[in-house]
Amino acid sequence: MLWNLENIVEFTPAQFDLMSTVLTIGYAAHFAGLAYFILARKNVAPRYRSMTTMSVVVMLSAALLLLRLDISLGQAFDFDAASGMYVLGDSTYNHGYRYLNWLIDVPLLLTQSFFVLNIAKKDLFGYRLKLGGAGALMVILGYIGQFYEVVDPLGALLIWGIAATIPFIYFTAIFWRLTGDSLGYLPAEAAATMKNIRYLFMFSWNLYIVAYVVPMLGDFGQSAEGAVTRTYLFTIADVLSKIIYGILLGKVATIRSVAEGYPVDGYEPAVEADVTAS
Ligand code: RET
Repeated sequence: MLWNLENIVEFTPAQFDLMSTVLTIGYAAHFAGLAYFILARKNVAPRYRSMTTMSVVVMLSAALLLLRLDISLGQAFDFDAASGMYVLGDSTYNHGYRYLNWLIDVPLLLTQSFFVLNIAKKDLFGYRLKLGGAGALMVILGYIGQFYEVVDPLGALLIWGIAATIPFIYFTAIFWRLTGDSLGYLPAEAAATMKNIRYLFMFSWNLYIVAYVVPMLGDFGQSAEGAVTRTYLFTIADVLSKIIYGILLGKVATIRSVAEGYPVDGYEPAVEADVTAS
């Protein structure tokens, strides 16, 4: 079907190369992240290792998805010597795969932070359910919406997008409160990192919305430039919201591990450990 923006445009060789290069940088970065998180596992005390495991799963699923998208792009388009453009061949490019990947990664990314927060045991399951459930609902609503990005960008695409924003605001508010509380009890260095994590979260997760809105932007939104721009935005958002976010959460876990007396290479044992067990 021709519901995705990429399938209704023709790319110049430069644009096509850009699309492919950006997708390649995306999966290469996630494969690199995969190696990093596997190797960095030892830098956190055992109680934080499930968090690193979640980063490993996120990296692998994202890397494979982006690789799949790049292959799909190559298969869908043929170079047309007559016009000098890349045009759609017998198959189509399925951008919806992205959302199916988010279905795995969004609940993982949201609940991953719980490992470095002090949340009462009795509340943990409830928060997992709320954040994981709202995250999955947002993705499903957005997935339905993206089928309309060509046929009805200012109608159905917009409406499903607004619907997806409701669970988004809901889980963002909870995430903001829980991480905000942590600034009061984390060791100073970890709290400073957590502050950055909160801003990074706000910036990178909102970037997905900007990318979703691209097809609504008139002629530009429905052009090859629009498709290339959107690929850029999604890739930047992916690297920030998964790789950099995971590295910073790992840093918080390392600082907490050291403060709790767990030896980590390159880190001085904390003099004033102001950490209480959760
Ligand atoms: C959609 C639809 C429009 C409204 C909103 C959206 C938000 C998407 C987000 C996606 C985050 C994805 C991540 C993926 C990691 O693999 C669905 C675009 C609010 C926030 C973090």
